[in-house]
Amino acid sequence: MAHVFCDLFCRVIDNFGDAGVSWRLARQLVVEHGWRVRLFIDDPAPIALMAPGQNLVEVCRWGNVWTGIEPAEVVIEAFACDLPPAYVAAMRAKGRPPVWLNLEYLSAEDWVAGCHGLPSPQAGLQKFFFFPGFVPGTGGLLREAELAVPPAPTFDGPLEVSLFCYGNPRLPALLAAWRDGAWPIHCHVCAGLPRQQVESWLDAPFPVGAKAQRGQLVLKALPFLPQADYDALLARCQLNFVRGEDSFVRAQWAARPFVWQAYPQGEEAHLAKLEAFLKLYTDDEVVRGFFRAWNGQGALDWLAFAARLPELAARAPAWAEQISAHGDLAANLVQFCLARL
Ligand code: TRH
Repeated sequence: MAHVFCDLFCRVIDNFGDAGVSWRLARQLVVEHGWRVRLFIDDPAPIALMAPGQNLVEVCRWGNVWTGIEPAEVVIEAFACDLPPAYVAAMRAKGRPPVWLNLEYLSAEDWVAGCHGLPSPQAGLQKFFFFPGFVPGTGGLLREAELAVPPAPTFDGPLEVSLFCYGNPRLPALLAAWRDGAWPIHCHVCAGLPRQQVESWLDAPFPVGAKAQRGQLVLKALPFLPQADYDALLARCQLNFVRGEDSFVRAQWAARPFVWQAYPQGEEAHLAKLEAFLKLYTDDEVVRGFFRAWNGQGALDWLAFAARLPELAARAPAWAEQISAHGDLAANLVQFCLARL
């Protein structure tokens, strides 16, 4: 069925991940599957930053008035963002109820495959849980068809690193290790929390566009980049520090060594997510230890981790291949919906 009409709903809780994931999915549904997508978002500003001038997706501000808005054939609720009751009532009133999905957060935990695709009755409607994931039986990961694996990096010159993290108590120790090490490091510091923390560490102004050098470490303060430029940065660097959900996935498509800071959650739920990922990703205790330390568990051993970089780079393409073998999220979602339309 061509030209499926889809409404995607997103609330920006914090940061950029909610908007980043929703935008990527919306774009891909349009470009690769010919769907017509309206993206209802309570704060459209991040979309304008990530995709300046885009005209592929109709971006609508999630307001208070829903009268006269006819629900689409497929309704995607990103991250359980709770649809407006008036919109749900309109869904119920349709002769043929829409296919309604809740797109969940990404986790490598074992229970995910068991919950992916399950229906949840909603007074006359059905909502399905759609879980991204790394393994067969999940919805897969967002990955554009046009993506090519970039050539493997070499490690002879200065190490190009990108830094995107949350508030991270281990960052000062890492910057000091880079400053005092034998290896020249060029660190591309992303906008927001990374830049602010580096500024505190420097104890000097570090505005967007600034460059600073301390020992072997050269730091560059980036502006917030359009998403495609951020992806390109990941592919240019030899090591990427990423966080949350979307940059974490992109680092894996960039097929370079990476270090992940999980989105910090109450009751340390993010540590279970970290362990679930590490269990799939590697049995190398040095790499596991570095990821754990970057997430607040134990001390960072930069030199031990740095020695693993060539090996991590060598196996990165096979890892990307493994986690994309069961299809990309947008294609899996399209298939799931078409079977129910
Ligand atoms: O911004 P995040 O911390 O988002 C988080 C996570 O999604 C988390 O799981 C969720 O619970 C929380 O939001 C609410 O990190 P993430 O997921 O990597 O998203 C960042 C997005 O911003 C991603 O799409 C890449 C994009 N980006 C740019 O477009 N330009 C940039 O310069 C940078 C640094 C990021």
